[in-house]
Amino acid sequence: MTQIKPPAQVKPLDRAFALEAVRVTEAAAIAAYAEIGRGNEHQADHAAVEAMRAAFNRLPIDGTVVIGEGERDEAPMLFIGEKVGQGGLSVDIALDPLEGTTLTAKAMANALAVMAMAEPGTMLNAPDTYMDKIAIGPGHKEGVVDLDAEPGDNINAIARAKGIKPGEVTALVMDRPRHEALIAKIRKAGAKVKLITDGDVAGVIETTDAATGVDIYMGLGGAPEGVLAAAALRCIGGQMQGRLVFRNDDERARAAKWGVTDLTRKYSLHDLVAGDVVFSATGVTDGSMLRGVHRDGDFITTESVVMRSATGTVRWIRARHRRVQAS
Ligand code: VTB
Repeated sequence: MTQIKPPAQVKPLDRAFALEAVRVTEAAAIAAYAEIGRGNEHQADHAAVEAMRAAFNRLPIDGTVVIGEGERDEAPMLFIGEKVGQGGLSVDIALDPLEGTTLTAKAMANALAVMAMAEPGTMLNAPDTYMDKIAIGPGHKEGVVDLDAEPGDNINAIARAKGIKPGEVTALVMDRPRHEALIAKIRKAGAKVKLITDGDVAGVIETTDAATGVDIYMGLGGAPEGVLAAAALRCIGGQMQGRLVFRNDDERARAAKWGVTDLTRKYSLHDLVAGDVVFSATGVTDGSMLRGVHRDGDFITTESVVMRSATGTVRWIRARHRRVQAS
């Protein structure tokens, strides 16, 4: 079984880190802003990664990247296992400097810079495979929906829990050929399907906000994105389950390398992120949850959300940055 229990002597995450975390995602988002709409995904990602890494290295933490840009031999920066920070509080870090490289390159909605910092050893070290996920917002009896239930049964269950008709339920699913059968089953149950092209961290989080109209997230997205979304849900509330999905033996071997022994395990929200966690996201392009980065005369404006699981506090932070900044 994957090691996800915190060592006994771990200190809870200091509350000051909630605000420090924002600087990290702001830096990545501002760097990505310059690349919005330029059609160059690689360049956009690179700019965000570099800026996020520099921001991490200004923090008084002893950070270890557990979910990052890839393995050491394939990612020059923010690779899995990389140490960041100036030294101090020990934290594990899950990050995606640009969740939605294509969205950014095409100037489409919902690109984010995201990261989560947690007590060491408490986040699933998810390999870069798919994860089958189901998520709903807060306020419902535990187990009301289940990853292993039929999609139609889950639609009926969330409808009952919300006191609405199945026809009033909206399920959010990634627009991929692999979801053809799932989408058909959801529609057969009477529900509506909102399709997204990318960005399922924001997609999962949409279930927690009544204003989005999304009642449930279903389907396969990236496993690292699953852990990041779980970190957010640990703070805001809500339910989520996930199971790794492998396409080949190479992916199974990667999972084993990161300590996953039960390849078929169904992870609960607390299995994905077990400890105290801080989650931060800054909008890159305008989206359902956050406004993107904008220019306002001599300033750049950002909108971020930062949350702590310890207290469940969710803060929205709108910031104005001078275009030439002191570090
Ligand atoms: C998602 C989504 C990402 O990858 O997890 C997805 O959040 C999963 O992979 O923004 P596929 O693209 O293969 O479906 C992204 O779309 C891109 O990294």
